[in-house]
Amino acid sequence: MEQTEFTTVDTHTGGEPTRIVLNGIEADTLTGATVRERRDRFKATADGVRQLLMQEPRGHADMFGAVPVPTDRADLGVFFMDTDGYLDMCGHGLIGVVTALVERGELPESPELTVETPAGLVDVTVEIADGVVRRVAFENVDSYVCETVPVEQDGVPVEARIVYAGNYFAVVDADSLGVTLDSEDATQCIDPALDLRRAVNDAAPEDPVTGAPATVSAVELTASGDGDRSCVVFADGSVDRSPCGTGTCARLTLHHVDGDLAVGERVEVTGPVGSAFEGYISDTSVDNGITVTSPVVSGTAHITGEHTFYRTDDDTLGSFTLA
Ligand code: PYC
Repeated sequence: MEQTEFTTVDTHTGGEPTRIVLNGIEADTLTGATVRERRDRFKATADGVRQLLMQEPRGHADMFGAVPVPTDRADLGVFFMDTDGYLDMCGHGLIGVVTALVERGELPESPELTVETPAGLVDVTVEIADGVVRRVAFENVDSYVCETVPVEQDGVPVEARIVYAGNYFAVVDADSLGVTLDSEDATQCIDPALDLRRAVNDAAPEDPVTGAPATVSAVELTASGDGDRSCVVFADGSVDRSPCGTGTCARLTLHHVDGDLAVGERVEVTGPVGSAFEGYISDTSVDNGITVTSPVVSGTAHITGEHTFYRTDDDTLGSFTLA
């Protein structure tokens, strides 16, 4: 009987998991000149590994993962995956990966690191005390508001604001979708968010900076008042337990463009299980008349365990998601 093994270290960032694959992926499925190319090669040749480690029975419907890869442009290369596919950038995942690799001695105990992601280079600041990573901050890739897409949901007009923050987000007021972020049941956000994503992507939004399609991968439901709260739904209906790192960048960018957040002013955003990220806009510029921001977001992650996963060739069930 043939057996394949994968080793991972798992973290959570504000409650949101990241399964970091350390060993077991064949090197020839990760080749490429950039992290994006390496991710694309993995996607084309080894997507079954993603399914095996993200989906049931080894993962679960809300599992998230990261694959560290070599790079000569930064201290670390990493790409991100979920139960349904891949994201170009992930804030909670980045915080988890940096925390785990620094604490395990696989990244230097340096307060300043650079990370290459499929979305581009990201600067990271690490607060370490007694060998424990207390906090990780990342300055995201350039972020900007793309457009507002009016859609109808259950006959009610809804305005979705499309923001690029390493991934394309549709940001929408939770009330306008008829859901409340006060409820302890965040699963009520899933169907309205997926319907909204479908409607927005049917409208084919465009990226005003690159001219490429601004295909939305995640929906951020927001509420304000008693502080900024958010619930981000992505993949096939996964709910981010954290406030979502790139989602927080999208939120900060909107606040800045709306005139509600000055450069350097700090904001805290709270996610569905009560964990918070802090962020601010460190700098801005203008590209083609579009305000472009450099959002910085910080949070804390913890290692939850290490795993060796097996797949034997007589295990015919493989991996699955419930429809
Ligand atoms: O933290 O950026 C994030 C993220 C994206 C999707 C899930 N988490």
